[in-house]
Amino acid sequence: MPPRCLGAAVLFFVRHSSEKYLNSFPFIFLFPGNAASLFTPFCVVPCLTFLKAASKRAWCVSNAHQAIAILHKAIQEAQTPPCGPVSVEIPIDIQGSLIPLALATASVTPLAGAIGMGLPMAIGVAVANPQRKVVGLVGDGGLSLSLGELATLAQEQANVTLLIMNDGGYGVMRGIQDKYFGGRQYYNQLHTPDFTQLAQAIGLQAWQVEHVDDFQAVMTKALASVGPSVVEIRVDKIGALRFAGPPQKTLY
Ligand SMILES: Cc1ncc(C[n+]2csc(CCOP(=O)(O)OP(=O)(O)O)c2C)c(N)n1
Ligand SMILES: [Mg+2]
Repeated sequence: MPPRCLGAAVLFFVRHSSEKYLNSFPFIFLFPGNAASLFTPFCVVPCLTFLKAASKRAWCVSNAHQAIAILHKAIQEAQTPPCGPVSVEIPIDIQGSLIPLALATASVTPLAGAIGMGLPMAIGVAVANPQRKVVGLVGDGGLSLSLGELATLAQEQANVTLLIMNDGGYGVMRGIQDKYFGGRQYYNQLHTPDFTQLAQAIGLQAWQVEHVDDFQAVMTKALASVGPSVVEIRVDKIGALRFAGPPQKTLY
């Protein structure tokens, strides 16, 4: 009980005394709540109601399996401007339970959505999980930012199959410019190397796929091999881009 009262007071203090300052950086408030076993469909959870009023967003972890996903969302939300405090209520009994961390390594992506991290992250995940096969999914544009890491992949013999979606440019940007800027295309065509030849020159086994029908056989071979491999998909040869769009309905 005492930590909870102290926490509430601290949150209100920082919220009201320095709101402007607080909104300028990510702030996550972890709140020790009532035992989840006490929650019922008929009972309002007072802490969460209070946290929602005092924060930009608030969640309550109602079972241990949700914990990682909720913390992940909270970190993302805290870093999205305008920042503001976000709160996560972690009931006292869940704090004492085992949290299945395997979920956290099933899919690894950069939180801020930066391109260029795919290959270095895939190598890092593989080095940290030598018992697992890692599939790295990158675009030709993103990979171009960290192309030298292909040599690291070969040097470390990391157990990674790197899947390169090569459409010869910034496909997402092409889609955005088509959809929101009347089809004006600027700076989206990239000079990209033949990634398959480049990977082979570095000493990696690599295959190129130009037809959907060939994908399964090549991927099966790549996944079956222990150690690094590269599969380059020539997206431009497979068909026209169907742009799904950014998550928001209207961005611009
Ligand atoms: C460091 C960084 N620079 C720029 C961007 C903006 N950006 C988002 S997607 C994208 C294009 C990525 O191209 P590619 O990796 O080839 O993937 P594609 O969209 O073609 O599938 C760019 C430039 C970003 N997210 N991060
Ligand atoms: Mg691309």
